[in-house]
Amino acid sequence: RYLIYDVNPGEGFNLRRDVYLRVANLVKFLNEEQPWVLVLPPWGHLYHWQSRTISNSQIPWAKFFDLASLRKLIPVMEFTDYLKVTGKPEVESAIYLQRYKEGWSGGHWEEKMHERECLDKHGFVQDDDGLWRWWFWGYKDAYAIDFKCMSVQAQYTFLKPYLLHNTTARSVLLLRAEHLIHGSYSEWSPVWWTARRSMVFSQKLRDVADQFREAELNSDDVKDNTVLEDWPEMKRIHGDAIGGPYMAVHLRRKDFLSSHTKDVPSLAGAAKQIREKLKEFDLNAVYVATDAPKEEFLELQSHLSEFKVVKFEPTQEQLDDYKDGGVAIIDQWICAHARFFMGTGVSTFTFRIHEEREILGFDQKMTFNRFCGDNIAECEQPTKWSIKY
Ligand code: GFB
Repeated sequence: RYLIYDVNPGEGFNLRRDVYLRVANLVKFLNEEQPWVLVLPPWGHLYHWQSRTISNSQIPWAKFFDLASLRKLIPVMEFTDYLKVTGKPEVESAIYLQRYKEGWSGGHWEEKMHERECLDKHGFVQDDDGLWRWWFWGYKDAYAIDFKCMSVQAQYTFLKPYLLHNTTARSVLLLRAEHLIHGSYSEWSPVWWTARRSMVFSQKLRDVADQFREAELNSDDVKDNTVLEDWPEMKRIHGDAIGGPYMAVHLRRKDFLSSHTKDVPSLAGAAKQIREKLKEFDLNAVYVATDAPKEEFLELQSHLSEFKVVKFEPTQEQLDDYKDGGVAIIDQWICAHARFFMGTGVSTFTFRIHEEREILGFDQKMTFNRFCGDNIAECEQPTKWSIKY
């Protein structure tokens, strides 16, 4: 049987990666009783992928992630392969997950799900033949035979009995899968981390990032003690990884300048914080991952003229090939290998870098750091999200 899913269109790349972990674990638990394959929704049309000179739609997962690594957790296939294997652009059952209209009754949270009237604009339209049409990531022939809305308030495991016993559909599409939540931290953390470790970036993107580290930052895995092993075999202790002789920052700008004013410093303020850390750790190079326009990067560089300040800038050909998502991954991978890392508060882009560094085995004080807004001498530092095996 096949489980396909999709996420609220407004969500960014790195929250979507977290939703993948929930659905992947659901499929893992389904496979304890019945063979299920997770069908990967093509990437595309994300709000933040703003390069206008390239196509950012219908991108297969293999562009960004190593499918062989994902498959060491669960069976996965690309949506295009699903179309080929099943021979028709059909999904038997589409289920649109939604909240409960009445909210939490009496302030009491319990796991539940019920078929209910649809509350939101879902985009499904029934055609003259009774088939449900939806945009299906641009695969225009695709349709669902059945469509329903389901109010849900539950951890992802709650769907297991439903999918095993309450539907006979061979293929189920879960829309708005972000409604499914993880279990409690203490109980579910190793399960979460196991799935997270399987989410290895594609070899090609890692190679590009590694070449940049070597050429610009004098960083290589053997010297830095960051050699990657096959994920099921890899187990590091905090402090094992040394990292390259550079500091890396993730400086989130654009929409964060208005939505998280207190969390994002001015460029001069960022430069001041970077300088302090470069001095503290006796480093003279900083790698900058940022969504800032070029002028802002140049301004930051000018504030730090006594240091080497670099970022990965793709050629047009590279951008065509890697896409905005691939360039973001190259940034994350270079940040993951720095001796010291400082990110942006509340950004999921930063959180994914923290996790990568936990996997590589960095000392947590070299990872869980963030910029403070201007005029805030000591802001709350990120929670240490410790790896569990
Ligand atoms: O990944 P993401 O959800 O993280 O969205 P946040 C940020 C997107 O902006 C990334 C680009 O997926 C990239 O496309 N981006 C941000 C970057 N920083 C960098 C960078 O350093 N390098 C490159 N190459 N690209 C969420 C938003 O952003 O924050 C939500 O997606 C919402 O819509 C939430 O606004 C509060 O968690 O930073």
